[in-house]
Amino acid sequence: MQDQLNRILEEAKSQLEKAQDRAQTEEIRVKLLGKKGELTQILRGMGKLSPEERKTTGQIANEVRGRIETMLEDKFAAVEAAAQAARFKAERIDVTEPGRRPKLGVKHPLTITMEEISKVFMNMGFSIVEGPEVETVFNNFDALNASPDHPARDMTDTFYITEDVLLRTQTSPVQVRTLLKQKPPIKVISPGRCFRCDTPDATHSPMFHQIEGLVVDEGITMADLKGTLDSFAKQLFGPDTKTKFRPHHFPFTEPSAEVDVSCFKCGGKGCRVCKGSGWIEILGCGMVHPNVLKVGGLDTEKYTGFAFGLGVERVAMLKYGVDDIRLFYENDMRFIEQFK
Ligand code: 2NL
Repeated sequence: MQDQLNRILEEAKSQLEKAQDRAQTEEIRVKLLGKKGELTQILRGMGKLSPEERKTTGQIANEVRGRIETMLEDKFAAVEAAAQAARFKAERIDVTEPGRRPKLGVKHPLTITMEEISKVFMNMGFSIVEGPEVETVFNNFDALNASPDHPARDMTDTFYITEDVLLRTQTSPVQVRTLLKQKPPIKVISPGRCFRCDTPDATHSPMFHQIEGLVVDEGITMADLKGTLDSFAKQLFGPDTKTKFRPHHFPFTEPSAEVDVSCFKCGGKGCRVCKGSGWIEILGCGMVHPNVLKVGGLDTEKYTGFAFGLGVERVAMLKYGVDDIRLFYENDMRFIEQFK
């Protein structure tokens, strides 16, 4: 029996030496010390021995058991340490390795255009004002002298949220808000997003961007309007740019005009960009209608003003030669990245 115990001890030693990981070690532990283990069987069978034999064999068996337990403890510690070392090695970070350069975003072409236009007006002393995209029918239409049956008010042209609330169709309501809370002199531009029920095609989008301007003070004349917008055109399209003011009609201005600039591509000779005419339409403008000034509670004998509005997409398409407005909203990086 003692030989058997020694053999078990030797075998335990050699088996444990071969064990590679926790699972294998655990397997060995069960085999040696588990309920069905050899050593357990021997200890169980000791009842059959004489008291003397039981004493000596018992002692040896307990010693063997103790040594196996110590060996197992050591082995478990060793495989744990090895596993941890392997994990640390796998997870090690080389802090000297050069970092991955994060991909930098670029400004959207509409943002570039909007900022460029805003900068020109800011240099002429305009402030930038912003307002909500969800507006009241009053600020968007009534205050702007649009007659109750004006076609722009139509359900088919305007996104109504309720009878009195809509998505603004231009950024004029921001100027109306300015008129309602600020006394002249007023000299502001309002860049922002606008909405109209349009079926998308190469030149239409139900969501687009506009920049409007409003100047109100004593003694503002049509000459101020023409001088300001002519200077703007020269700064945006080049110093040789000429402007042409064509009579037009808007409910909120009187008189009203549309402004053409001489073609920046051909200089006026006629080309594809200006469709052979030598001129390109870029904005609408006019002297603020007295009915609009009255909304701000202004004395229309004392105060006059001019206003204008331009489409940001239209300017960007002209400047960059983009032939389809929908390209601005697809966010295809191959398109967006060309405007850095
Ligand atoms: C266009 C024409 C225009 C205005 C916008 C305006 C605002 C107030 C009073 C009077 Cl508060 N007018 N805005 C005036 C003339 C033209 O926009 O074709 N935009 C793309």
